[in-house]
Amino acid sequence: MKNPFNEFYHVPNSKELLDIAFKRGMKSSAQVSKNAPILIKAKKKESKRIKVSIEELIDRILKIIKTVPIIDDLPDFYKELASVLVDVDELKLTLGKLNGILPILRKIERVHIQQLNRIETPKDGDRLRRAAFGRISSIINKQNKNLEYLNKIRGSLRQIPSIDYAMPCVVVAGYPNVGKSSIVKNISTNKKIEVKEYPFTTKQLKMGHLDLDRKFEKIKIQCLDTPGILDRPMSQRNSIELQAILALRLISDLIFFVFDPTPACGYGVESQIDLFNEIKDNFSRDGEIEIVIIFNKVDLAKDSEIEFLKESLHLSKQDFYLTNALSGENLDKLVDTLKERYRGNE
Ligand SMILES: Nc1nc2c(ncn2[C@@H]2O[C@H](COP(=O)(O)OP(=O)(O)OP(=O)(O)O)[C@@H](O)[C@H]2O)c(=O)[nH]1
Ligand SMILES: [Mg+2]
Repeated sequence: MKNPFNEFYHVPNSKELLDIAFKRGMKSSAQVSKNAPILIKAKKKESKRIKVSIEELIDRILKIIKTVPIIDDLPDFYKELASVLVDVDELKLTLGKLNGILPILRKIERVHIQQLNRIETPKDGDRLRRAAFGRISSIINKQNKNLEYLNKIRGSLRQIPSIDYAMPCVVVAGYPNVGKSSIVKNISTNKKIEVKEYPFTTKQLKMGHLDLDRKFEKIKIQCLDTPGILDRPMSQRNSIELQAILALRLISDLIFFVFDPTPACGYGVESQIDLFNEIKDNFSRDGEIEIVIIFNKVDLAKDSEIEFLKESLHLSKQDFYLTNALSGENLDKLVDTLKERYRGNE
């Protein structure tokens, strides 16, 4: 399904909201006969201005509230990911606070329109409308922090990739800086994926797609790049690592586990092995989700480093892939594995 936060549109700040509302209010024209007394004209004109401004604000605020999906109603992946990325209680509270000003705005409208009915000179009408706008401004300005907060979290929620539950999804995971993004970028259609020489370059899940050409058909599969995960207790993992964990737990059909057998990534192989074992024990659903083991950076790796990793994992030669994500060496073999595996989907 499409990222449910795609419809979470830009949230205007208080100044923008007030500008729009007052501009519309001041442009409005009341229906009043040309020959009506000047005092009646003033009453109608100012009432209309207040009414239109407040209606505009209420409409816009309701629209903001409605475009934020109800997180509890979302599928598990989006629900849990949203809770990792934002404080869902604070979000609810913020929406509640915005909702809370709607009756206050309606009351300002009522009170000022009643007062307008009792004015004695057109000047009083102008004064009353200014007073109403002043009160409205002060209420909306008090919400600026909440409006800005919504806009801020919108930024991170909209970056969640859209997942097609009907399409197979390969989750590429491993320690930071081992070459996960380089692999996804190389084999998938997503060429915007960022690759850098430092760890935790990838801070959010990034989706790529692969079109696997088979004899008579094209098979499309998803390939998800994830942030690096450190070998440490779950409770100590940060929100960047937890996104990768969530993807492994909730949307993977197949896992590509990437090792860097060399010291280039900045982390020891022992820690990478411990992480691998954790993922195998917890996310392979008793072997139902297969883990493809990749030793990347073969161009840098010494034979002894490859041998050490192979022995530590009790693997034989055909149990892992040796790749160079920079040159693309052997990445075609990974793609062949996918073709082989998803033949059943033809
Ligand atoms: N020599 C060599 N360098 C590689 C290889 N694969 C990736 N790199 C380099 O390793 C660094 C990290 O690559 P990324 O693809 O960003 O690694 P990552 O695992 O996605 O890193 P994070 O997103 O930080 O977890 C970059 O400088 C890459 O150019 C490889 O096979 N050989
Ligand atoms: Mg990366």
